[in-house]
Amino acid sequence: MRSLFAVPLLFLVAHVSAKVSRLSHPHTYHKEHPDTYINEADFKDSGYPPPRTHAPSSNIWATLSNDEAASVIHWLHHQNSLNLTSAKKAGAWDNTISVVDLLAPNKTDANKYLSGQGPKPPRYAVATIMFGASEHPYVQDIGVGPLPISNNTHLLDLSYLSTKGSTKIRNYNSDEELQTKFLRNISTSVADITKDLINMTITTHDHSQGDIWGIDPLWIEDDRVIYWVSYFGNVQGFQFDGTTLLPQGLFFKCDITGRDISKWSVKGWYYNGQFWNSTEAFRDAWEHGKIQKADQINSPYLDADQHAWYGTDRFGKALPHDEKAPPVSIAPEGQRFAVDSKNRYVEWMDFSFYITFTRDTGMRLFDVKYKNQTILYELGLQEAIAHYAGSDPVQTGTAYLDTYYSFGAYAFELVDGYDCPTYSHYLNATFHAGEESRTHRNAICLFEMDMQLPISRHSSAKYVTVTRNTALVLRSVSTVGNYDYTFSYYFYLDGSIEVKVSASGYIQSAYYAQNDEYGYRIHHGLSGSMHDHVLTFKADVDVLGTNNSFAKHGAVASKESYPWSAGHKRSTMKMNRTWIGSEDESRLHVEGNGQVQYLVLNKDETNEYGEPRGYRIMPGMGGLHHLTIQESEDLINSQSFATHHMYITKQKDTEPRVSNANNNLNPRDPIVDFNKFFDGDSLDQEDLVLWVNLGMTHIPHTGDLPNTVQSTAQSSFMLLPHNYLKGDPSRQTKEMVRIQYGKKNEDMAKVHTFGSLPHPRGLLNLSSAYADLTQYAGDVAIRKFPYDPLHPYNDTDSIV
Ligand SMILES: *[C@@H]1O[C@H](CO)[C@@H](O)[C@H](O)[C@H]1NC(C)=O
Ligand SMILES: *[C@@H]1O[C@H](CO)[C@@H](O)[C@H](O)[C@H]1NC(C)=O
Ligand SMILES: *[C@@H]1O[C@H](CO)[C@@H](O)[C@H](O)[C@H]1NC(C)=O
Ligand SMILES: *[C@@H]1O[C@H](CO)[C@@H](O)[C@H](O)[C@H]1NC(C)=O
Ligand SMILES: *[C@@H]1O[C@H](CO)[C@@H](O)[C@H](O)[C@H]1NC(C)=O
Ligand SMILES: *[C@@H]1O[C@H](CO)[C@@H](O)[C@H](O)[C@H]1NC(C)=O
Ligand SMILES: *[C@@H]1O[C@H](CO)[C@@H](O)[C@H](O)[C@H]1NC(C)=O
Ligand SMILES: *[C@@H]1O[C@H](CO)[C@@H](O)[C@H](O)[C@H]1NC(C)=O
Ligand SMILES: *[C@@H]1O[C@H](CO)[C@@H](O)[C@H](O)[C@H]1NC(C)=O
Ligand SMILES: *[C@@H]1O[C@H](CO)[C@@H](O)[C@H](O)[C@H]1NC(C)=O
Ligand SMILES: *[C@@H]1O[C@H](CO)[C@@H](O)[C@H](O)[C@H]1NC(C)=O
Ligand SMILES: *[C@@H]1O[C@H](CO)[C@@H](O)[C@H](O)[C@H]1NC(C)=O
Ligand SMILES: [Cu+2]
Repeated sequence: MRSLFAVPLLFLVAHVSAKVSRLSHPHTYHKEHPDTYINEADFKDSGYPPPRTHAPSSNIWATLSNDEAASVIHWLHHQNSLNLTSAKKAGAWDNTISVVDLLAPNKTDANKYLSGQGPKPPRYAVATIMFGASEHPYVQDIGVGPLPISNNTHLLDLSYLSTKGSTKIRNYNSDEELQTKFLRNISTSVADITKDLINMTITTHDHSQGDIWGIDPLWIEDDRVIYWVSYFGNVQGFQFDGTTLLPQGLFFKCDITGRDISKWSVKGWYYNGQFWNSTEAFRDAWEHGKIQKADQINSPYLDADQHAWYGTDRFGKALPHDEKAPPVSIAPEGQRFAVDSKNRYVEWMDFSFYITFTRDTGMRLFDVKYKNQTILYELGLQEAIAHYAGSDPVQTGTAYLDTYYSFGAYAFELVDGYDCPTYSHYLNATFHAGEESRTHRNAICLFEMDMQLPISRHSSAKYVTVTRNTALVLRSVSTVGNYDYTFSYYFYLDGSIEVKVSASGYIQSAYYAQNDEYGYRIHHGLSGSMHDHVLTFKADVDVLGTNNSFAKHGAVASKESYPWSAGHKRSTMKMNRTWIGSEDESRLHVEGNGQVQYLVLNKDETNEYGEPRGYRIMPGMGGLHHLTIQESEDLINSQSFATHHMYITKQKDTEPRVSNANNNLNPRDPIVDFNKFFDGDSLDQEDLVLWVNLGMTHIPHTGDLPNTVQSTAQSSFMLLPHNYLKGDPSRQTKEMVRIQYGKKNEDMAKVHTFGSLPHPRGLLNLSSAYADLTQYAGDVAIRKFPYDPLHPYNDTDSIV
């Protein structure tokens, strides 16, 4: 399982105090230059009030409010059939509500409403309930609505959202406290051996030296539930995080079938390429000196040296001129976009969109319009896989399905001036889990930035013309265990949108022994364990309505003769226009050399030259990515959205998401198996949905220590207008100049500024470009049952 989270994450907020804080002492930030840190309010009151707007429709995708979530929880507790125990009092053998979130309205109903042809869709919640009061515990998603709670409110069967016809999934992982007890008990029985092999003892009484955790998801082998675990060093007492950098190379296999710990057993030990099929055999080998020790005795360990290899503070020789302040961004005349904060609705230039935020996937966008015309019904993250490889059972058995842990719960407060410029517009992010509502302040930011490369330019004999590339960015960062994923949506003046994921944080590494084929040696005793990241995005593109088709326009080499070529063939290339006719051919690999364009076109909406208008989908920096591992035994039926670069399916109200967060509990029998979306439907002038995979094969090298750098760990795709408009819409901005060169007799150049200059006016107090980071705060939590909205409390030990 993901390191740092020793308890089921669905309960995460209920057990939060047990966890290690990932941000050490957020309140003791040391200001190195006290003079430069001032309150950003000065800047925001700069005399340029932000533009205002009102969303044309209310945000029907809005996150459940605290009151709505509380009313749903209260109502559920009155449904006797559910036999619920309040989360605060519950143990593993009770039924509890783990998450309450919005059930997004069906697109069919939403579109009727948006086009003024139907009523506002009723609001529904989805509650994820852990049915623990059973020998065979399971988790199930149940709908509750309509909201607000009334006599009409009922439980809604959500089996229509499952490809297997049920949102129930068996939970083989419901007794994590027992697991910890079991692992420590086993470890106690071999303390003398672990002291010798890995210089560490972890016992029932003293578990301060390390941690034991392992594969994710659990394996089911011949109906037995298998948990392979590994020893890790730990970071208690150290300034920095980094337990995933401390694998010790000793593993054991547990059979944890059923809920009776006395029936659990150890099925073997693995160390340095050797396997023993019982603890007795392992001990016997050790006592007889038959264990081949790893040649590099020193396992990776942390020491108290503040400049240690795992620490992220500055160290090393000062860089030239680094003592001077670097360039900073400012917005001299304030915000140039409008936010309806009640509806989470944003307007920038000719774009508008609604934002929602859910526990599983974090931030998502709905009804993205360009020039008052919907281009996307929905855009956002669906699922993220991190699939590792290694000769040891724990690396080979690690294939995180990260919506299980969630992107919403870990979207923490952004660091003003670092994650986003100080002039950003920040939004809070709220989710409801463990019968609490938790708000991460300022977890979403919106800002304009100069991309520092003109969007267009041209020099001629008489003039030069150049236009700035100013973009709107929407961003949030989710720190899921060891990794930090930054999600950015860029909106550009040419009508294009870029979706980008960047990764940083600590890698999950492996013990070096027997792993040379699976990664580089990056430190003493340490392999940088290779792995694939695949992050699946949904882009429900609607080009001038929902009747769209998917085309590939490629360039192909050919030999052609022409009337003028006197019978000779010329080597040339031609366009090859083909349609993807149905779901039978809609699992795509982006072809090499970038010579094929992938297009959503509307055949019924041709431009004045007869070309169908559309949007193109294009790999951006880092390209698209699919799993390298074929047919993973870890993920079984829960990886079908990660086998190709891109998929196109026909939109169905029954297929809103590629996965379910709880697929992780039993990937063989998932709630949603994306493969089942492919049933041969026509894609010819139908409502199309694109599923696009970002990611990378990550083979960490020494430069990934202490943390992976975002200059290279990133991947993006773009959506671009394609024969959609008459020309390039970026001509509309005034942020351009044309400079007419001086003539012979008048040597001054003539500068045409289109109103862009001269401005801004006045003097800028540079203090405004720096944030007061001492205001970085923990989250705000509100107990739901009993509901106590007037007494929020902060858990500032841990921002989780
Ligand atoms: C209800 O749950 C409790 C545990 O919280 C359990 O002891 C009891 O048997 C359950 N009742 C029914 C009818 O399932
Ligand atoms: C959404 O559509 C599905 C499939 O048509 C239907 O079964 C379900 O009841 C609808 N959900 C809501 C909340 O209307
Ligand atoms: C709901 O039902 C109860 C009892 O059946 C009734 O007393 C109450 O007036 C009803 N409420 C509404 C809003 O209809
Ligand atoms: C702990 O291990 C001992 C044997 O080493 C065993 O007798 C005992 O039942 C175990 N306890 C648990 C809770 O597994
Ligand atoms: C074993 O660990 C202790 C600290 O727990 C350390 O002082 C010692 O140097 C280590 N021995 C080896 C051989 O690494
Ligand atoms: C363990 O291996 C030995 C031989 O190496 C074999 O005799 C024994 O049956 C095995 N035990 C189990 C539990 O598989
Ligand atoms: C935008 O489109 C809607 C219909 O979809 C129309 O009612 C409205 O007037 C349009 N607004 C502008 C500014 O064109
Ligand atoms: C964010 O949350 C904090 C704490 O609840 C609250 O004071 C603040 O007003 C919220 N900000 C916005 C923009 O809603
Ligand atoms: C979309 O196509 C269907 C037939 O597949 C047709 O009935 C419908 O009118 C079309 N919608 C539009 C807006 O053209
Ligand atoms: C055009 O593309 C189609 C589909 O990708 C392919 O089958 C066909 O061979 C291509 N034509 C040429 C001339 O390459
Ligand atoms: C700039 O702003 C800071 C913080 O408000 C203030 O202390 C400082 O005096 C200002 N500097 C000038 C030159 O006005
Ligand atoms: C939570 O933290 C904020 C900011 O530090 C503070 O204003 C607020 O009073 C705290 N709330 C509680 C209940 O401690
Ligand atoms: Cu990675």
